[in-house]
Amino acid sequence: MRVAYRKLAFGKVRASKSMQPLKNSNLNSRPLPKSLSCLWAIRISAVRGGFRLLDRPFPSRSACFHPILGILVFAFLALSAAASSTISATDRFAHAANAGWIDFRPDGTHGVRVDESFLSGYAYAANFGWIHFGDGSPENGHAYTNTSSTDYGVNLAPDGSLSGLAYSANIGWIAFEQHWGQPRLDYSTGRFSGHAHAANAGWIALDTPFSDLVASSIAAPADTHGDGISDAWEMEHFEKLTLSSVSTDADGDGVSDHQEYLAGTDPLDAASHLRIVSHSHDKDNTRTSLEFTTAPNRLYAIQQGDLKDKWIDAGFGLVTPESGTTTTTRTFVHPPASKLFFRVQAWKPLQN
Ligand SMILES: [Ca+2]
Ligand SMILES: [Ca+2]
Ligand SMILES: [Ca+2]
Repeated sequence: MRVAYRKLAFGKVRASKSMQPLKNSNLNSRPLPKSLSCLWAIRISAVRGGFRLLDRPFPSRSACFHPILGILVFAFLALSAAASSTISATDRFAHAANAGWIDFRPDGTHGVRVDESFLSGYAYAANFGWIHFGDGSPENGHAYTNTSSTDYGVNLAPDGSLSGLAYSANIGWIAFEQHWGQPRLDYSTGRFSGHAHAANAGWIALDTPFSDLVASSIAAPADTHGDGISDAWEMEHFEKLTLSSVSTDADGDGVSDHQEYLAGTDPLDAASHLRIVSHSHDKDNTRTSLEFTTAPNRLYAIQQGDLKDKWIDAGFGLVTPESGTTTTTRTFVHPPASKLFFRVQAWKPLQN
């Protein structure tokens, strides 16, 4: 499959023709892995029916990128059925200086999918083929451990940071880490930023002056029991799918586990729940400040009312939480009032 790219006049990058899903015949003709150069313990070679280890000098450790790679053996890349991509149909490219453009939505079926706590699916680069971001089924139910060839992928943390490993049969492991590359997803815009790194392809920029890589949505999470709480969140906090529901309150803070999920708070910490921490106003009752608890992976609507009519937006739209702190403050001016009521709602970002 050959795909050429051209730069449009305004600097964006588009595929010059649409790419088709990879068929089995394409799989069989894919180049075999050249090496896993960052697995400094082994080098592999294709033999009939599988792989064998070669007794050759290993790649130098200095060429490797991250120690975590050393504990992985190898993963054979075989495209599997995938859920629909959540990457924007127009803003979908990353760029490797040594290998060219990487399409995160080569088609709707095999593109990268962003879930609430991990990525999955495939990106495609004309110069080195398919890149696997994970199978969408972390063994612990919420995050890839990246400690075995059957449980690897890229995780998404509540603060938007991306970590873990993607894999390409032709260039090996691609490291997402926060020490050098600091790859991230901005929950308020869906934009990716920062870099990933492959020993055989160098740095991969998730945004460039000529292109954006954007998640147009975060996928609706799996919810086996239909209780409105994502399976991944239940597994992360309770290690089972049967302990939390709309009527349970594990930490007894008066906020149900279902509400804690929606607000992104800790269901096992009674000090963690959505609330207005403090408020103040001037002597004329025309200027009010509200401080409320925030989670980094939620957006917030501040609404005002008088308990008689419906609640209306206080004028801020959806508020992005302040970074590096657990509360956010907004101050606004309003007509003099003897009595006003405010409330704060948490919204899951990039989801309807
Ligand atoms: Ca559930
Ligand atoms: Ca609770
Ligand atoms: Ca709590």
